[in-house]
Amino acid sequence: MSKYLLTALAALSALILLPTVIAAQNPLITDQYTADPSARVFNGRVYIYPSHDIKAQPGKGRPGWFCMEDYHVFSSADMTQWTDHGVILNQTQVPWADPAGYAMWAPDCVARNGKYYFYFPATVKGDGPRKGFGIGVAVADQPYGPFKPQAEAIKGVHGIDPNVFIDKDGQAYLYWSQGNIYGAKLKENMLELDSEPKILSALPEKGLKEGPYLFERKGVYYMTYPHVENKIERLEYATATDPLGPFTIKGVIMDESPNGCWTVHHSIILLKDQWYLFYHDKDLSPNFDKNRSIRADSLFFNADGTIRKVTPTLRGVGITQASAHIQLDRYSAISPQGTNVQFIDTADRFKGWKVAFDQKGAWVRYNKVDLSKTPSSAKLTINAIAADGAVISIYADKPIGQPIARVKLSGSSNWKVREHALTKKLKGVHDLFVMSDTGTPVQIDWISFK
Ligand code: FUB
Repeated sequence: MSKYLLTALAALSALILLPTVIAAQNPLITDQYTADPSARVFNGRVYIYPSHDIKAQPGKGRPGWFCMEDYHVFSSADMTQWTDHGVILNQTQVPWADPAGYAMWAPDCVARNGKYYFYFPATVKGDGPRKGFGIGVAVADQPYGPFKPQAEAIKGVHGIDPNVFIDKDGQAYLYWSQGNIYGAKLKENMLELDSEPKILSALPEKGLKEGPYLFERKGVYYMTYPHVENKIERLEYATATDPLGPFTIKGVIMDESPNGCWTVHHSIILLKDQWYLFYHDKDLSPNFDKNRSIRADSLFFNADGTIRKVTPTLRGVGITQASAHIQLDRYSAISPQGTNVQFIDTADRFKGWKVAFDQKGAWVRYNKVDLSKTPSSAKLTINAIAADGAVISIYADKPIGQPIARVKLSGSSNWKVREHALTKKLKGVHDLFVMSDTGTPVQIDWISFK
């Protein structure tokens, strides 16, 4: 299906309020900018509550700065197909917020007693003593809303980046940042503080820290946070035996963005015995790091409870169904020569990326493709631009032996979807290798088995 048809279908489904489903690796969402992902598991499904970066327009937001007017929520059962549930809150719906603040920054959401509590910062309306950022709560019966904002922001809280943690004994805590990282108990109603805000010690004293995210594992409380140790943010963590500290600095979860994105707001979840780190970079906006994109990678602990440093990947997480568009440009590994990943259209980066091959033997590996449901009549479908004589082979697991398919692509200077017979039928989950047999130039958008 062409990208234009997909876009038209997405627009149509938004009009009739159907959720839009997006298949993606990293970044997870490719049809809009998303940042500050707060991921949560509700009823076995992963929900992500990100910020929604947009481009400032004349009279709408500050040019060259963060600009956000609303929030979407996304959910997934497999972390490869994401459903966009649409807008769950707009700045104009919040009674206490400046309706033209465009400062709906990093949110969070937690479940308690069958209700979903969505915490969000926004600039406070008017010129009163509370001007600046407040943090509000909107409540819903479902994780995707509709959310109803409270009339007032939470009293005693001034700052951004709310994060809520509910301990095993039922006590809830609110964390936020405002130069320092603060924490306080929340009342049972989840709407009011139940203790004086406390500056958490002993986190780094120098360099901006923000975006607190606390989780518990094996009785240890992990406070994780972006921190500017050098020039831009990196993800660090500290641990404690009490949710309000004092904390001991432990180390770095993820180094500074190799692309130079200044911020790296994150969250961490456990799903079916695997930990995941959600964060953002500027994949779809390489020249402006206030239009960000959310990502996910697996996270692992050492036996002593320390966190192994995460290296960001393009492949991301999850098992890709063979019938989906397998985006080879989101590879797990790539040959150092003869391959090149570029945007399909730099005038519309939401069209995504392509991988080009121009050397014999150049290859791309894409891990974990599930061929279990592939019917025996399935064909290999390829969306490609190719010069006459281009031949590619697709192997399972190792680029040796008989390939799943060896195809001679018909020449075309425009994107063309082609179907080819498979030479070998496979079931189960496999890593795919796609290799250029001739070195004749070929660009691939996606492949699929249908
Ligand atoms: O998204 C706006 C701000 O950038 C967030 O609140 C911070 O955590 C940083 O990611």
